[in-house]
Amino acid sequence: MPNTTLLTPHLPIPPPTQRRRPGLSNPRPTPRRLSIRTSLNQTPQPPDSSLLTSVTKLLWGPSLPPGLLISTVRTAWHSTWQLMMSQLAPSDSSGRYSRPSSRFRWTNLSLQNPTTLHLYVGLPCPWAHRTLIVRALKGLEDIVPVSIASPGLDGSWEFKDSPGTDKDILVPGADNANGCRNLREVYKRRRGGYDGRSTVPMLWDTKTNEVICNESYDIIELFNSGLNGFARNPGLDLSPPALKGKIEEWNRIIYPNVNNGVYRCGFAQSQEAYNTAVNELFSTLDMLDKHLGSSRYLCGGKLTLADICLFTTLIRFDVVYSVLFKCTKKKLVEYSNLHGYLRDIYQIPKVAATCNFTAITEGYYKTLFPLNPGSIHPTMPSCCEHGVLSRPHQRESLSLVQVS
Ligand SMILES: N[C@@H](CCC(=O)N[C@@H](CS)C(=O)NCC(=O)O)C(=O)O
Repeated sequence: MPNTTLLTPHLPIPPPTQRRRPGLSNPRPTPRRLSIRTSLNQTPQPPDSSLLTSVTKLLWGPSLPPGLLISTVRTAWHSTWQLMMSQLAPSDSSGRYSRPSSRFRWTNLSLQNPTTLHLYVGLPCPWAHRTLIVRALKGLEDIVPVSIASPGLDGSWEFKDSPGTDKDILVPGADNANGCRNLREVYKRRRGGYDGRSTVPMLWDTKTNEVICNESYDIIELFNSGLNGFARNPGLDLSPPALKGKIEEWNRIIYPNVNNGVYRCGFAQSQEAYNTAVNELFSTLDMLDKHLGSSRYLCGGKLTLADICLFTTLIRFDVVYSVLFKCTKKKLVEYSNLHGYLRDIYQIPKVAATCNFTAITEGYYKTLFPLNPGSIHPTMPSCCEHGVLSRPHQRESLSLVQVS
């Protein structure tokens, strides 16, 4: 999920056709200015286009308007799109998406006072999803309470007024630590304030009122090994010393080509940038599918942090990235090993409850206006339904295969 909060400029737009009200035969449109920041996230109301349609029919009959008009509209739309994209997703001079780096890093792997931690997440976000899975697998729910935001009308992460409750799945709710309306307010509460990107995941210290970390990989490393004195499942090590090298190798391949790779496809601002990203994405998926044909998880028979990081992108693939980000070469379900691997991880107890598909699809299709101006929410393919993801994966036997 990108930074929609940066979309602040106000562009003049032509006045909308006004609705005819009884007694008003010739309504006078009032000029107005529309904030992109707002329009990005609002479900557009279908305009009353009857007047426009009548004028168009009168001028051009059933045929298309003249080429000059079409090319003018096309040029205007393309420039507007580029303006929005440049703020939604920063890119280099050749149109390649470049993800801003996280501001608050934590690399100590331990904390002086882990009893005052609070985790902020949003359910559509694949980076935040990593932290929810490791928190659940390690049994850190009590020591690290969570507040779940959802994308609001102005693009920032917002909280609801009441706690979200659903016993089977995580749902958005209120800010249980600070009682704020949105995440920007929470970031601003830190000593010294803050004016940068208010991203999830974010780990907060309720005692010192400080942002501890807003980089997902640092947070999952901390959850994996830094809070064992408080974890209900301290014996689980998702990054054992013997596998650290392999995990890093996988991360070096998977982060740029798959995790960030899908964003490089979706946020590409030139054909060339898109072609490069999509080819790198699918050649990496081809390689991973082959590897997972003989290895249960990425590093062999043991689930590691590298798997969690891959999983949160794969689980969104067919439902979001394939359509919205134009990752179209193949569907994930066509990769039989990758799809079995996805089901394998999905079926680990407590993982399915972190995958809220309604929140995921609404978050992407409704929020990323420049990629989906009509805000139409496509039908979810059945391969992404809970029932299908719960089907047997038959990968247990692969755990026994020794992978070099
Ligand atoms: N590198 C960060 C990326 C986090 C990130 O980009 N989060 C997105 C949601 S998917 C966000 O909160 N964007 C809001 C913004 O940029 O204002 C991490 O791995 O934690």
